[in-house]
Amino acid sequence: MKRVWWKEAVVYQIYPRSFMDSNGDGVGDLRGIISKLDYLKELGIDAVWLSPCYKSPNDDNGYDISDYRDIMDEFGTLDDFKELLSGMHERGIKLVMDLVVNHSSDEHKWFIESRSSKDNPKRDYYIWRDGKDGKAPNNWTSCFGGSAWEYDKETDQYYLHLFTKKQPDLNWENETLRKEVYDMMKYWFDMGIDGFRMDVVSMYSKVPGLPDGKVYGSETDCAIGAEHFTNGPRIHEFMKEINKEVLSKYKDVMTVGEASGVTIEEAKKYANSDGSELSMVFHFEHMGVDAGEGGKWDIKKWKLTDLKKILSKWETELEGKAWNSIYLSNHDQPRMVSRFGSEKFREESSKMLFTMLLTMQGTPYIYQGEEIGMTNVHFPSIDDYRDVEVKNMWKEYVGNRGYKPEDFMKAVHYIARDNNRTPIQWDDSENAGFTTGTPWIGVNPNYKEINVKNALADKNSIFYYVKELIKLRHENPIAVYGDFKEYMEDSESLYVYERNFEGKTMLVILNFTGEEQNFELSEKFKDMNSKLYISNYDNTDKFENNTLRPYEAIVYIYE
Ligand code: TEU
Ligand code: CA
Repeated sequence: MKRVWWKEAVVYQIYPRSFMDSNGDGVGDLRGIISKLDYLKELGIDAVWLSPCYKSPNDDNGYDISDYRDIMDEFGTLDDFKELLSGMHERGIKLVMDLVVNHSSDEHKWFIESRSSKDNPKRDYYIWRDGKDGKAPNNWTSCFGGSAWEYDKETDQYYLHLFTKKQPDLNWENETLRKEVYDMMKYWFDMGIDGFRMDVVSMYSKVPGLPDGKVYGSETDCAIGAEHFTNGPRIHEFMKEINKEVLSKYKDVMTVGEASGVTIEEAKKYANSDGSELSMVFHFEHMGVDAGEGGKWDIKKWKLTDLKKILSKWETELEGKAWNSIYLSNHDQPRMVSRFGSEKFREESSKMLFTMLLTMQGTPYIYQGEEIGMTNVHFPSIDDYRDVEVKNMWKEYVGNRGYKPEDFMKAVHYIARDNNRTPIQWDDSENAGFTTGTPWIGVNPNYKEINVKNALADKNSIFYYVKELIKLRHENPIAVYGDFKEYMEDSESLYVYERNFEGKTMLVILNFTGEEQNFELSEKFKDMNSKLYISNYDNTDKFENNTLRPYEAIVYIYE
């Protein structure tokens, strides 16, 4: 397997709006990030994925871009960006920007021109169609609810938007548009950035003719039409073109495609080891373990066997063929400890989850705040929420479908994206030290206990455990390149797997429950020479008695 930096790297995601506010307007910004670079250096991460910081009217917090070559007013200036980039590079941290080109903002000059008349040269940069019998051109729905089409009376046609109506889809069939995108990518690479995380990359190519989507028995979200706009017919041609026209012109850059709906077969193409497309993709399979038949907002209790089956399958099937990425949360998901661990055993279970994240094959991604074990927030009212998705879904479920507000609120507290967007808790001062003004979204009330200052003052904190895991991963190529073999697949309590590399074996034992669990090493391991790699409890005495404590994680290396 070819060794490259982005396979060995640990990536940290920054959601700028919620990271650190430098000027008291309540909104995180680039100078705020600059002021915390030493913190990131201390953690030891190799690269930062920065969520969008381009000019944007913020209908979807920067995922609706009105100028791809400039910085959002609230976040600062291009000069601030350059200072941030060099500040990272001075500390040996690479910078991966977000590339949001499935759609732009409706306030982008391309769209303003495009919508102005049917014969405008930029008309075809977006997807315009006539209505059908006074209705939308087809039955596709937006990922944020409702029809994916918006009628524009200016020219009496509809435009496609797979997200909000302020996020019109760009038309990737148009060669001039593609060329504009490639030029823009080069603009940032020439400035010195190290890669791109590519937003909804799997949706660039749509089936010609835009046929109606299959309607399922129950109501699902982000589903109607998905088979016609996910991994579409020209997607790999587009990926290869991006690679040839842009990526191959720069040395050692990385790309990670956000690919909802990607299958293993598809991922093998996107992230092929031959390097002809992207470095890796984010698959979504494990993010669906707690989605019921009605989709994301219809929550069911997840089962460890389901989670393990998905993660293990991706480990073994991509092995040697394509590179994987490992994550349990990001700005679109709730807090990993609240979802996959336990708030009651916050420290233990956070450390256990990190042990998994950093001992699998694939590049690990840490979302901001996870390193101090931040938890979901339980705002009392829908008015406390800011995300366009949850607001739309509230209208859809409570307004249109007649759900009881308290029932929908339960789902919000569990799965809403704003759970992960509350400000980083830096200390126990007012607003958790995030801002001297009024934060754009409420601070989680648990900030007096859970904050960076406390974490840095406690040598047993989650922060230092993660730091140690990162250091160990850097020192032990087995953690990066080792193959993957699972044991005890049927256990609903334990995740046990080994990795093998250059004659060494790493054994990872994770207790996913809040109870003690019985565990006995097989003879094979008893006979081998072992060394403790890491453990989230002080000593492993109890394990000697074949007992794992709540959320205990132990990793051994055998030679
Ligand atoms: O997300 C796209 C996506 O497929 C989902 O993560 C989606 O946001 C989620 O399932 C809704 O529940 C990307 C960005 O990461 C997200 O923040 C943006 O809102 C979206 O694209 C549109 O740009
Ligand atoms: Ca600010």
